Amino acid sequence: MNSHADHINHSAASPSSRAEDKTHTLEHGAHIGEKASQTPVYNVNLQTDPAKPTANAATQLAITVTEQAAGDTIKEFELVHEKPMHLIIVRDDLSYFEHLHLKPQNGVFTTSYSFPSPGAYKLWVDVKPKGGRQFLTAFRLHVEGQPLHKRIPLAVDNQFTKAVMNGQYRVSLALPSELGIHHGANLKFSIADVNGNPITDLQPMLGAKAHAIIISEGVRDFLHVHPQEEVSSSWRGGPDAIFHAQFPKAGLYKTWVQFQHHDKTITADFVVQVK
Ligand SMILES: [Cu+2]
Repeated sequence: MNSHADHINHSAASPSSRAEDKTHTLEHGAHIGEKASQTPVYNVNLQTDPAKPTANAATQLAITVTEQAAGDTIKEFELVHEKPMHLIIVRDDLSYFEHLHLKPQNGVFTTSYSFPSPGAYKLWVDVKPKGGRQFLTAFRLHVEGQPLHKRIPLAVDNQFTKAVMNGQYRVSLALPSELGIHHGANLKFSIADVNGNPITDLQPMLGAKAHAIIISEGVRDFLHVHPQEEVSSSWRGGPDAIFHAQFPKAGLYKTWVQFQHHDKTITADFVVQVK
C-alpha cells in the first residue's frame, strides 16, 4: 500500500471480504473538491469471482462503496461526466487500456470482464456518492494464466499522428515545445478521416468534445482530464479538443484520447515525455 500525505487511505477491508481480497490492495485515492474534514470518508471494496482471475475467462467484478464511519453501502451516486462510475483498467506496463461505465444495482456495481492476458493490472474507480465528494481509488489485481505477458517498455512517441480504427481515422496530438511539471500544458488532439480531412461532425463524448486519460509510467499517477468546456447532447463539431494537464512529476506518461463519431468511440494513444 502506498499513500501520500495528502491522501486518505481507503481500506479495502469489509466484513464481507474474503481472504483473497488481500490481492486487491488499494493504492491511494486522490480527492477532488471539498475539504476532507467536512465530508464523509468512503471505503471502496472490489471483489472478484473467481477470487483469482484467469486471463481469457469471465471474471465477475463487484464494486461497492461504503461510508467509513457508519459502514453503510452507498446506494445513490451523482453522475460524473454523465456516468455513475468510471472504471479504468490498464496493464501495469500500460500496453492495455479499457474505459468502462458500470451502473449500480442496490449499491453494487458489477460487470463480467475478461482480462486479455495474464499479469499485473491496475484498476481505477472514479465515483461521487450523492452529497459527497468525487474521488478516485486504485486497485492492483493479478491475473493468472499462460502464456506470460512480455512487458512492453514504454517509449516516447516520435510520431504524433496515428492511424486508428484500421486506418479509418487519423488522430494527432500537438504539444507545447516543452512539457514541464511547473506549469500546466495544453494538449491539443485533432481527428481527421482516412484522407486527412478534419472531422467536423463529432458527437459529444461523455458530455465533452473528447475525453482523455493520462497515466504515468509505473501506473502511479492518474490524470482524468476533461476539456474545460462541456457541450450539449446535440453538439456536433470538431476536429480539435484541447485539454489542460498538470503533470505531477517528470517522466513518461501515456495518454488515451477518446472521440465519439457516428456512434463509435475512437481511441488513440500517445506517449509523452515530461521534463
Ligand atoms: Cu469514464
